[in-house]
Amino acid sequence: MTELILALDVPDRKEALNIAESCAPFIDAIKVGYPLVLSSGLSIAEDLASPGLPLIADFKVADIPNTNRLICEVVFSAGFDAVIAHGFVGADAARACIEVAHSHSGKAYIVAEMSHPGATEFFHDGVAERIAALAVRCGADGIIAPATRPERVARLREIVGDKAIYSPGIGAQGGDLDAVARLVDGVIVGRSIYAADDPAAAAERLSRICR
Ligand code: NUP
Repeated sequence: MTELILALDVPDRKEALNIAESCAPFIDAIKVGYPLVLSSGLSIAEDLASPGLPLIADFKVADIPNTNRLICEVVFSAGFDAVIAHGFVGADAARACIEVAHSHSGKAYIVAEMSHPGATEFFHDGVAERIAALAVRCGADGIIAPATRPERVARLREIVGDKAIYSPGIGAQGGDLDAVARLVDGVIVGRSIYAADDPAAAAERLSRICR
């Protein structure tokens, strides 16, 4: 089974809560990022608690270790279950996020390679492989890898072994769910669900492929 994670990038609290509620039976987790948190505040984590799904904070934390630690303490105290952090900042900074996550019995995922076309400018020539290795070395719970490049996901799987791989880029960014579903532990899907005429029906359709 591949988890289906809803990327709830809806910058309106009421609309976001309605979509989350209607999609809840078909998804395994909800990922919240800057669009929703900056528009609705961190208390959105409490508002989203009722479907009982894990809540992932996609803040791509990328600062010095002390600031990363402070950010992650706020994230987990707000009620999130997991955080997404960048790995290019180095092992000490990534480790700060991972340590805070684990101290709250939460999880931390490290971005190994991003999904958009411009990502190849910097995440190439072995950089993504090195970040994936760093994630393993630092005890991260998994990595983020691009559904838009299944061959890269397969390569990064060789490095992370049975650590989780969560993969964004399906649909709106051109990635094909069938091509990555069996390579990863979960897919992260935003617009193909929340911008659909019927988000719940879209989530149900995707969840059938994941199962
Ligand atoms: O490399 C990444 N690509 C990506 O799209 C890392 C991410 N965290 N994301 C996020 O996944 C992105 O910010 C958005 O929240 C979601 C994909 O949304 P969509 O393209 O399916 O709408």
